[in-house]
Amino acid sequence: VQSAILGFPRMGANRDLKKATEAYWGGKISQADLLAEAKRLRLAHWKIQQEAGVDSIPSGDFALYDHVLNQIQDFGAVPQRYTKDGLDTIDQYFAMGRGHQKDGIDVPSLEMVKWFDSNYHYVKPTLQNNQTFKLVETPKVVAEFNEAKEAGIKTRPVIVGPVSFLTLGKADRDQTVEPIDLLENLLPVYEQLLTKLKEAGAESVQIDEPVLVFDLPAKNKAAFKPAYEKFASLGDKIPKLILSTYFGDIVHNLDALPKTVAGVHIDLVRNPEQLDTVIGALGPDTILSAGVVDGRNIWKTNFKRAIELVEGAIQKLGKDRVIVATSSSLIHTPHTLASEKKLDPEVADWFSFASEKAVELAIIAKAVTEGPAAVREQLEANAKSMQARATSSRTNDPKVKERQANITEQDYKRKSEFPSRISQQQKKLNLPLFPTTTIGSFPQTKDIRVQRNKFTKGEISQEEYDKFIEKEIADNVKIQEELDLDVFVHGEPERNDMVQFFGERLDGYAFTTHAWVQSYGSRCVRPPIIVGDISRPAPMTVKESKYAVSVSSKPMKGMLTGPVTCLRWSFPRDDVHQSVQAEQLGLALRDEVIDLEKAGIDVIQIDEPALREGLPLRAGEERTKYLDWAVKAFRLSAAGVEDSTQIHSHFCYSEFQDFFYAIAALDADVLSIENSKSDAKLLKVFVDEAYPRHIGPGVYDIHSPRVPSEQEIKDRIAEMLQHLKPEQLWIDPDCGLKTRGWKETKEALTNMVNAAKFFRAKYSK
Ligand code: THG
Ligand code: ZN
Repeated sequence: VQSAILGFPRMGANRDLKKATEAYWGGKISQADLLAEAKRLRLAHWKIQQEAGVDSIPSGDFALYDHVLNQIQDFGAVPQRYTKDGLDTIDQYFAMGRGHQKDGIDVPSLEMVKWFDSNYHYVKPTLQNNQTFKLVETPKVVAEFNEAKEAGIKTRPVIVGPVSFLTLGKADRDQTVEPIDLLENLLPVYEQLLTKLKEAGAESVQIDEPVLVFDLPAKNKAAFKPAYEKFASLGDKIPKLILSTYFGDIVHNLDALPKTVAGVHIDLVRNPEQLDTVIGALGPDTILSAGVVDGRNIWKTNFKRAIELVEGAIQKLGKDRVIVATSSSLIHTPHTLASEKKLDPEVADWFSFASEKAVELAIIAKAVTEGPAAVREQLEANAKSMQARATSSRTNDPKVKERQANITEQDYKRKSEFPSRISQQQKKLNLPLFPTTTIGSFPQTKDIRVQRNKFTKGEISQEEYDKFIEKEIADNVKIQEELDLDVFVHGEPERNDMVQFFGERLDGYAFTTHAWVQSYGSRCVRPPIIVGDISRPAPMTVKESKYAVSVSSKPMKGMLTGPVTCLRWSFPRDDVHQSVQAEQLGLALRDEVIDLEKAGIDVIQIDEPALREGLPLRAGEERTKYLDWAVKAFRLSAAGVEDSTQIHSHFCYSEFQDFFYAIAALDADVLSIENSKSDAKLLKVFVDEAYPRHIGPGVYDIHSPRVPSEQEIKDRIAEMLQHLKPEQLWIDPDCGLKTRGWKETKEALTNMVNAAKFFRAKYSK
């Protein structure tokens, strides 16, 4: 039985690729240096997989920015605005990924969105009405296959299949094309690409069609037939195709699954129950690639369970028709556990990162090929590790379980309904019409980073660091006083990534030092790991907020990250349902909210930017269930306060249309939403549904250093007032300001406050 990896992390053990690309963008290294570093990394990563004993090692899964962007460029699907003199191939590539603003060229990036329900983002194929495609002379996937071959490593190239490439794309602005209608134009490019790969010596190709896990529009679903019939007609001129799906089951789309491909890959970590049904739908010789090693999480594979699954497939198909594989690409996992020198050995024994997963895969393949005796030692060690994790006092906390068992309906509810709450809040806060505030963070200056680093390294004492943070907070308050904002924030100088920040302060979490995962382009996150039942040993944010109140003349807003976002941006446990973990986080945050209230914080914001992205990929019961527990976890965190304490929540990049009821169900007193880039008409849903509570749709875009003029902001507010009631409307930027500089922040906020004052004067007449 062969083993296969669907994709390997690109960044390297020390985020080497991030460093190289950013150095190139900064003009510090040459293009040749960048390409040499990329080549070094590819080779190192192939070697890791080869030495682990993996049979099918991917090539073409590498990308300097994003693998979908690789294909956009290689297929000649480059919008004309990027085909400028002065942009060579590499710079054109980066211009599409991140925009280009230099040498007299000024183009924004292509749109980038979440890759399914993962934390990775891909660049959207952006297509024209009369889009044509033309394969470049040397496509990257061909070059990489050859590169591996020269190094003596046989690889299996990876490409995104035609139906997924188009389904995941969109019409360019001002264009009306339905991407899937371009299939006929696109197929010749695939034919050429596959032919080139065959000529280079590729025996099989992994062709990813993950859109099969979606509810597909009929047209997109129907596109599989002509596309794969075309490939079948090419016979031996192209490599064997292993059509790969992941992140869901494909049972609802089996009628679209081509019978003519050599193999089909399915995700058996997410949806083990689909195994028998999919086997039943395979062609008579089709190979099944069984994804049993989790590409999305960091837990050691349970060998017993994985082997049982694979054996189940072998019984029906025979050993020759089964491959053992990772469930998806491993880009969602960190590079290697070997870099983690500070982990407690007890929990380190439970983890497996990409390099370790490669070894696991080879062991599973050997176990099912030669029988368990061939890997007895490894199987025993694995069983022991599973047992240790299941019974560890780190995973089980009876006190947490008891508290969960005693949650009552009342715990999800505020004491009174909104009308009564808001009047009590108003009495206490005494805010003007169109109150102004910010979303929480202020610019994270170089000085802040330097001091935090010194503190982490032990170069300055806790006392010195606390002093520094207090001074930053005091400065932030002073600036807000000068700006004449109405509800202040302390500015979060003490926080790095918010999810990391809260994870570090909660029991039940483990932390890594090198476990970075690519989020988009060169940007990475280091998700904390939920290892056990979660609880809050001590207040997490009260000290800073309390200090901020003490130096402030206006209401101070306490800032927390909500339970669903803490969960979704961590590596969650795989031994209890996510709803259980969200509930534990909800309870821990509830304690924090109550402590903030006791410390004199009258306004508390609980952010849930990840609530929307957790929505299951397909409509139906699963979505309802998710929204139910996600909303409950939020309400649990928020509902412990008095009526007179005002609860805010903030949402980045949410589309409100299909999501409105969940947001309304949170029962937050004030919502701030990222809306500055969208149409104010979108706010109509709040009117149509008679949304009774307060809303602050961001009045300007903080993602760009550009300063909006007072008039621009006034125009935005006037537009919003066509949909929302004046007494409902808050005035705020559309997200936190931590990535901005102080100069533009002060200028923009000055204009924002002036605009608010203009409407205040107008409406109070
Ligand atoms: N935090 C976490 N996950 C997230 C986001 C977040 N996932 C979704 C979204 N936000 C992703 N966006 C970003 C934005 C910026 C960065 C990463 C993901 C980023 N990272 C730094 C880098 O790569 O240079 C590393 C920061 C650090 O040193 O801690 O800038 O906000 N958890
Ligand atoms: Zn935001």
